[in-house]
Amino acid sequence: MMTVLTGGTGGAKLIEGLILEIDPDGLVIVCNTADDSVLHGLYISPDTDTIMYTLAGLSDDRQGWGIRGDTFTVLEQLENYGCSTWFKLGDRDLATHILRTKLMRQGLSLAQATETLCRSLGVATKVIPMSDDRVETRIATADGDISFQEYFVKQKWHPEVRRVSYSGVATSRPAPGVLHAIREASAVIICPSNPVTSIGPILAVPGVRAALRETAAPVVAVSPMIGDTAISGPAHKLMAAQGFEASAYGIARGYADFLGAFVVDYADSDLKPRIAALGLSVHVTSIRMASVAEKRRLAREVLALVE
Ligand code: FO1
Repeated sequence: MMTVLTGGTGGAKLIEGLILEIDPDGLVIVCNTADDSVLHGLYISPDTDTIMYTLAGLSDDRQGWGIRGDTFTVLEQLENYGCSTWFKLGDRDLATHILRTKLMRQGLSLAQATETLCRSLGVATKVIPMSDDRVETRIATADGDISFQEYFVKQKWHPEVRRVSYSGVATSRPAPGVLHAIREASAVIICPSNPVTSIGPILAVPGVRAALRETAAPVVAVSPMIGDTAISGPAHKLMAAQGFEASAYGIARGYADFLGAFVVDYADSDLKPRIAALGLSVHVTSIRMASVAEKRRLAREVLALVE
């Protein structure tokens, strides 16, 4: 069993490569859920859905989220009703949120609802939300605290960030199977996801970081940064707000207590001595994943590191 810790878009690319290289049954994927929100009365779990759609072959790869070829008729009508529609929920995507919300109202946990959705979509890989408890990334700006989706989608990561926090995380518990998947894994792979808002919340769930430190499995991470900028999204801005150096080195430093190897881009090869000085082995390659061939090639290199 290999265990993967991931957020949405960047992680989905590596996971797409991994399932083309190894048996999808042998993977356990632990997803960030601190981006989750309730909109139009529906429970939305963006990272879990991005991963689930990727595994089901439904994902909109160009966009990085949602279902390929989806339509937006329901959203148009919600707009006619005067509802706020900055979060683009497609018609088929809405079916996922309707069913998840229904299952959770019937008493299923988020993990159980995710399992039901995955089974219905024919997904063989085990996808586990990091926690069944509500954890919410909050972004402190000059105009007050906003949710991650308000910052990321509504305000297009323009506001200056003062601090990022994970509301509810201190009392959260890892979802059933999360700690076991880390402790008993043959390898743990940390995806090239935002270290502050995707991997950060998973690490902050009590017990997860300790399990990563204690596992006998090799732990490998792929950098989501090239130079001082994230390949996609605002990771560099959020890292700076949290007092981290916005670079692959800054990420390596943040993970150094549990990491064995770190994969960085050729453009960051000059950081190799600094990262190695943290006690990590450093693998330099191309970390861009613009095509399926690149996703597979990077996945193969990561698998070679853990094997
Ligand atoms: N990201 C956007 O940039 N704009 C959207 O309108 C949007 C809608 C959306 C709907 C469902 C879903 O599962 C994800 C969606 N995302 C959207 C992506 C998502 O908000 C972020 O990529 C993740 O939260 C960051 O990991």
